[in-house]
Amino acid sequence: MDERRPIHEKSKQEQLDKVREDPEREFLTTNQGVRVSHTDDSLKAGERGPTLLEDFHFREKLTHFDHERIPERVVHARGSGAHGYFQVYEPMTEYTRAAFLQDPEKKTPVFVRFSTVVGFRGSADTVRDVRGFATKFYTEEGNYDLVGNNMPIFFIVDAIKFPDLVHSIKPEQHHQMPQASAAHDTFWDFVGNLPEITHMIMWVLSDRALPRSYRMMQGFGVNTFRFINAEGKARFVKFHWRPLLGIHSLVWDETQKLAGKDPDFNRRDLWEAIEMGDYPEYEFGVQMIEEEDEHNFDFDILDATKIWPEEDVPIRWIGKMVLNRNPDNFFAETEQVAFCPANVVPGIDFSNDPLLQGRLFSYLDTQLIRLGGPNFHEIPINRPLAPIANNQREGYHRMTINRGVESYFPNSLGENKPRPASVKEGSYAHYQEKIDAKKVRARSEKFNDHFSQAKLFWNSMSDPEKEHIIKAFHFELGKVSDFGVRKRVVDLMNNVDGDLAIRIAEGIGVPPPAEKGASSGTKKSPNLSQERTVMDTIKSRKVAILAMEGYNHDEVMQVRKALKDAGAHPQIVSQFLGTVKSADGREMEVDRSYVTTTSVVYDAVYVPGGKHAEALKNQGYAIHFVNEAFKHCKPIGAIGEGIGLLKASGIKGVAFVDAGSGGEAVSEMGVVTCGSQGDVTSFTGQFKAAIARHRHWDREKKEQVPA
Ligand code: HDE
Repeated sequence: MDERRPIHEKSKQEQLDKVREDPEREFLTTNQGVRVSHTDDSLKAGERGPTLLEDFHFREKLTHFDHERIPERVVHARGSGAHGYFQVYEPMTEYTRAAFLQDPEKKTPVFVRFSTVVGFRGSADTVRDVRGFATKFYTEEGNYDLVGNNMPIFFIVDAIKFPDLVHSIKPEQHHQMPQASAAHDTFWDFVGNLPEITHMIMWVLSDRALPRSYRMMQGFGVNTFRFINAEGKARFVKFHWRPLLGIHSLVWDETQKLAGKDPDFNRRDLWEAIEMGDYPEYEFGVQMIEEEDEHNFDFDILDATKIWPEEDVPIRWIGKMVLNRNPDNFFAETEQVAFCPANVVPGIDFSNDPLLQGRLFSYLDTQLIRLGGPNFHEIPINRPLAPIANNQREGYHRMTINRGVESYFPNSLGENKPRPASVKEGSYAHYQEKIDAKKVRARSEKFNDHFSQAKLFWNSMSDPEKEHIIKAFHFELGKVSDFGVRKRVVDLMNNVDGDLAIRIAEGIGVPPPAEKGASSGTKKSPNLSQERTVMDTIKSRKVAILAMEGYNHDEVMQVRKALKDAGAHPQIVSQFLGTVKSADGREMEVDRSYVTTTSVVYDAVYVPGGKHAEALKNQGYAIHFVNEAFKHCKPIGAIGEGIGLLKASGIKGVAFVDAGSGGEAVSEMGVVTCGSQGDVTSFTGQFKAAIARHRHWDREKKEQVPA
């Protein structure tokens, strides 16, 4: 492998090596395998004449190209996938007969697709949106799909409203704007008229909708399912994923800039992390409720707009998933993968959650058109590892060559095979739930408490998280042109928290509600706040080191090594690509030039000491870089003369050490400074701690910094 190639291009190089060695790729052929002599000119009647119809190579090439696109997913169109494996921690035999949840030694292969929901296939990654988190487990008993999101609840309680929801949030029908955004009239019109959406709105306007990375967000099955054990005993369950790196988010201004600077930000992050060996890891958790406790909660456990608070129903962490391989081909795998919540294995069953029941229909239905017919289970990414044997035949794109003469059951000619299996032989057994009911278009009364859990979420947020939610309302509703729509949303939120409604109203030109809403409870569920997440690692964080000619070489090497040793990825950023010279004449390779990068793609920035600081202070790019990182509450480190750039960038309200001083480094609001005679080890320690905290929200209290 070419040593100079960035490490995250490893799989590209591997693929190149593989195809270069493949003898079958030597000659260009048609799809019939006929070798082609020339592919630059079509076959013509004379050098300046018309193209001839008999040019089968030309016609085949163009025809195939003309048909290259398949419909994008109606929702979740933009996604990124990865392969990996899942392992259970201990046998779950007491609760489920699912084979992949029995043996801690066994690694079950998985394919995961992360997605945004609203945007089209080519839209930006960092929009405010729910993220899909869909996992296909290729178990020995067949494929099990856990088609989840990064938020634990949903907008609506019954799937029959899904088309209305999606029509309201997608670009407006008359002019197809805005792209990948909820900030427009039709969505908020829908919201103001649908109280059941309130809880989900709190989540979507929170930092959860702006994940720093797919590797740093939770996943939830959302709907209520059942575990069934070998004795046929059932329990209600909800599924969870939690990332070992913690749950971290971007800030709103940053997401919008990223949408332009690197619309592939989350996709690139996932790809590069896997290429570099920073394999994303998630623990798998279940909440379980005994059948006899079904009605013992103040919410309906079949209502997908409600969480099961951890305080009431603890999560048991039962296994771990590791994503360790990028797809070989985006279209073949990530685009053609087809998930379906109805794909379950023995031991996992459905509940009567009306959102889930509708989902059981929709996925296969949409895939029939998206993937062009009933045989998409034969596409390699969708094929189970367990053998398929049935009497389904023919249809578009059939790959299987079914041998024998019979394709029906019962039969004698084929010895009655394939025959139905008994439960002992591993067949799926639907849970025999007793149903005694009238057919009605109705829902149970408990579904109608729309505000208690919205309030629970609000109460559980830290102060900075609350401020972010209020600002998100200001942005979203600030883009709504209809006054009545804005006002209805304020009135709706008044049911959650009167002060919240007042704060929203003041930002969007709406008078506060006539009567301050009665607060629906003071209960908290502390783990809903991201403040409580993992904050003791800097693994896989990207740190920019700004360096120009005259930087202090030994210092940079020491800091860079300390960051690398802790698992972070420092990159040298300078005016030009190539190398940059230190104060004592040594050289170091530049990873990114100013024009090809920006502060918003980094988690932290470090400005080394040395004479180069004079040049940095006079470069708009460097000033903006630091200033913007400060604005986005990112950790910033500077040593010696480097502190001058922090001052030049307009950072205020933070105490810096004296540039020429000695002693310990000082850390304040995530700004870590150390004098030129100071202790670099103390600097790296404090800088790492500041990076591990991810963001330093104290800075938001005073918005003095532009950018
Ligand atoms: Fe989906 N959803 N959804 N959804 N959903 C689809 O299926 C649908 C819901 C989710 O990476 C579609 O193949 C209905 C909840 C993910 O390929 C479609 C309802 C949750 C993905 C569909 C819901 C999800 C989809 C579009 C009831 C979280 C992307 C393309 C209101 C638990 C999977 C496709 C991938 C995709 C229907 C609600 C998650 C149209 C009717 C709740 C992660 O079938």
